[in-house]
Amino acid sequence: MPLSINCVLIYQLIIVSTLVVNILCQPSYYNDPLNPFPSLNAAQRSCYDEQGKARRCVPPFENAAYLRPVEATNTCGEKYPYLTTYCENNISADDMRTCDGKCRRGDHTVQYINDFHDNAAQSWWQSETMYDGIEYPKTVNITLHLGKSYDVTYIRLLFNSLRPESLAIYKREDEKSDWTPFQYFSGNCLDTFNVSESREVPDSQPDKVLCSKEFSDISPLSGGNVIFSTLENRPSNKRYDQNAELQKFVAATDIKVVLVRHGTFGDEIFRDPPALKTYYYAISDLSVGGRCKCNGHADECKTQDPNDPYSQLMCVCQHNTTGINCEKCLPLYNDQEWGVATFEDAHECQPCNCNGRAIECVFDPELLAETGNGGRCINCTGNTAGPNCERCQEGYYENNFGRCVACNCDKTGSVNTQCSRDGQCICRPGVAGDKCDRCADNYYDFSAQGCKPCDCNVPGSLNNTAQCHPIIIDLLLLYILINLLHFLIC
Ligand SMILES: [Ca+2]
Repeated sequence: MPLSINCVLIYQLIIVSTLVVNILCQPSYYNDPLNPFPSLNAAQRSCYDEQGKARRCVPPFENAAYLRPVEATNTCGEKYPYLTTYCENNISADDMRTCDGKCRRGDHTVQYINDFHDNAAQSWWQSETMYDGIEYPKTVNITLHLGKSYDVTYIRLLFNSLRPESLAIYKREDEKSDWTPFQYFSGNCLDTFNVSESREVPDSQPDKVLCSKEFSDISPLSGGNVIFSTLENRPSNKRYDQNAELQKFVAATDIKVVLVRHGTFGDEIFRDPPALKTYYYAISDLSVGGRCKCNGHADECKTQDPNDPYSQLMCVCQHNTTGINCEKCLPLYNDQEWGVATFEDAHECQPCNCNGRAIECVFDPELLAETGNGGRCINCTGNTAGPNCERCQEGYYENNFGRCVACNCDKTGSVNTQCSRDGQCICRPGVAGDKCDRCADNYYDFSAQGCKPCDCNVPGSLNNTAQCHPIIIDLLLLYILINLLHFLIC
C-alpha cells in the first residue's frame, strides 16, 4: 500500500536527521580497542625479560574472525533456481524504494562476512527477505568458529542493511560446551529477552550479561555498526589480571549471532510485497577483536600444520607449559601448581626432581606442604620409588653398583618381602639363608610358621652336627615304641 506524500516527507526527515546523529556519534572502539590491555610490541609481549626472567606474555591483538569457518542458517538465492529479489530504501529518490535487487546462489554467501574487508569494494552476506518468511519469531543465526579459545575484546558487525531491532550474541567456552549468552541488543530488552536494559554491571557480578538498546535505532539505512565491547561498563576490568570470573567471561571458541527481529518503519503491517522485500539482513563484516588465549604463557599462536590453515590452532607455549591454551605444565614440570601468569607472578612451571628416573610427575599439594616441593614423580624406572624416585621400590635393595635389585625373599620363610641393604631378608624363627628359604641348623619342618627345633645333642649327633629330619625322628620314635612293647610283653 503506497504511503501518503506527507508520510514520505516525515519519513525522509526522520532518516536524514538520524543519519546526521549517527555520523556525529561514530563508535570510538578503534581508538582504544585493546582496553584494558595496553598496545604492546613484540618485545613487550615476550615471555621473558632482558635478564631471561619469566613474565606474563600475550599473543598479538588480531581479528580472530578473519577467514575462519562461518555458517548461516539462511542466505539469499540459496533455493536454486529460486532468485531472491529485494528492494532497497532510497532516501534521495521520490519513489522511496528501488526494487531491482537480485540475489542468486553464491552472490552473497556467508563467507563474505569475514573476508578481506575493502571499504571501496565491499562484499557482504545477505539473508532472504521478510517477504520470504524471514520475520520474528523466525531468526537467522550466524555461527563463527574461532578455531581455539580467544580472549575476546570486542565483536563488531557492520550492516549493509538496516540494523536489526533485536539481536543476541552467544558464545561457547569450548567446542563441546553449551551456548551461553554474551550480550543482548534490543529496542525492548524485557519483552524480547526477558532482561532489563542495563548499561553497567555491579562489581559483585563482573560476568553479568547485559542488554542494550544502543544499536537498535532504525538509522542508518546501511553502514550501521553493532559493537559489543566485552569489558566495557565492567568496572572490575581494572583488575582483569586478578579476576578469574572476568577472564572466563571474555573467553570464547565460537561466536553465534542471532538476528532476532528486523528494525522496520512499521509499514510491514500492510503486507505490501515491496515493503516486505526491504526487510532483510545484510552484513559486510564481522570482526572479533581479541588475543589467542594462552593464559599469559605464550606470545604467539600457530596452526599445528603450517601448510593447513584450518588445522588446529595452538599457543606456542613458554614457561614450561603445554596444551592448546598452555593450560597445564609440561609432564616433568609439576613441582608447583599450574597458574595463569599475572604481572606479579609469571607462574613459570618448575621442574620436578626425579633423579633422571621418570619423565612425568604430578602436583601434590600435601607433598608441597610437607617438603616445599609438590612434584610427585610417577612411573619411576629402574625399580625405584618415592616422590623423587629416590629409593628402591618395595621388595628391592640397592646393590654396590647403585642399582635396585630384587630381594626375592622366600614367601614362606620370610616375615615380609623387604630385605636389608645387603640383601638379607628377615626370616621367621628357625629359618636361615639370604632369602630365608631353608631351616637353620638344628631346625626342621619348613613352614609359614618357621622351623621347629630338633633339640639334637651336638656331641651325640653324626659328625657332631646338630641336624635332624622329620622322617629320622619318626623312625626313632617307632623304634623306642617297639622296644617298650617288647619289654612289657616279654
Ligand atoms: Ca565482506
